[in-house]
Amino acid sequence: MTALDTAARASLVRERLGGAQRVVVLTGAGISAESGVPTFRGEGGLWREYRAVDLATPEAFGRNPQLVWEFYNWRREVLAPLAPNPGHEALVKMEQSVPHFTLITQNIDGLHEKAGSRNIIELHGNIWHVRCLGCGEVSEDRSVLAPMPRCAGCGQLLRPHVVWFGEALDPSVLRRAYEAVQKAGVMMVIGTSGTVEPAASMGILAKRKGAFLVEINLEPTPYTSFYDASIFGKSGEILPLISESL
Ligand code: BV8
Ligand code: ZN
Repeated sequence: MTALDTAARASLVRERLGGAQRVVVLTGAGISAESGVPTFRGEGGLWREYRAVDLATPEAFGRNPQLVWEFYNWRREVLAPLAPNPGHEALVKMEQSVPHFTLITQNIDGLHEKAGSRNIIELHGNIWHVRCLGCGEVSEDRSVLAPMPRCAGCGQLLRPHVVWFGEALDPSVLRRAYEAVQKAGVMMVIGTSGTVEPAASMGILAKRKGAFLVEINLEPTPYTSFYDASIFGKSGEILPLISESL
């Protein structure tokens, strides 16, 4: 896509946003890539010889909790020093310029919150939160965790408070997300390969309810033909073009 093309599409999107009352944004791992966070399915999506999707399951944790904790502790270590990038920051600006703004993210890295976004729906949980398998206590813990961290209250094993493949999303989180998606005047889907459900179908639902649907991604995805506007490139470069004069 030429720079001219990108600029022209960015101003089309900016126009649509300027007139919108309700804007919903759905982000995936791609928006954090420029912060140095490995994406799920890109070349950085591997950890040693394991695929992330094979470790982010209750079965993997049941079989070998130590290995799954090693994977999540490695990701926490990688994530801890990383900062939001201009893409995250552009969404903070967008939230301040739009009457009703909802940010739905598939990411568990906490970088949207670190950037200053407010109305965030974390569909898949948050890597900085842990949950006790015994008493169910959920807490935020940013410390370097033990290889098999235990609950301070009841001594049982903790797990990352994230949604693994094959696990249901929190119904109240899903309800909030669908409420926003169905009322959106504009929905932007940013940095996601559109492979993970139920997030992947939210854009189509918004469009069916009348939203202007925008895709911002490094490359086309299976849903690209459904979008009203697609801008291919780095979200950290494209989003500031859209939010700069909102
Ligand atoms: C559910 C938390 C039902 C953990 C994640 C068959 C068998 C079993 C299950 C299923 C199946 N078919 C469908 C399913 C359902 C399954 C699913 O969708 N599987 C897929 C893989 C086929 N979904 C589930 O299991 C969900 N639960 O359906 O429950 C249920 C109901 C009742 C009772 C029981 C069950 C739960 C899914 C949640 C999984 N957890 N994360 C963790 O992170 O450790 S999902 C994980 O993938 C991450 O959250 C990640 O965000 C997400 C999606 O991936 P993407 O974000 O899209 O990342 P990806 O790398 O794929 O793509 C990045 C994109 O960015 C690329 O397109 C790239 O081009 C682009 N990009 C890169 N750099 C940039 C960029 N774009 C712009 N700028 C850049 N600089
Ligand atoms: Zn406990």
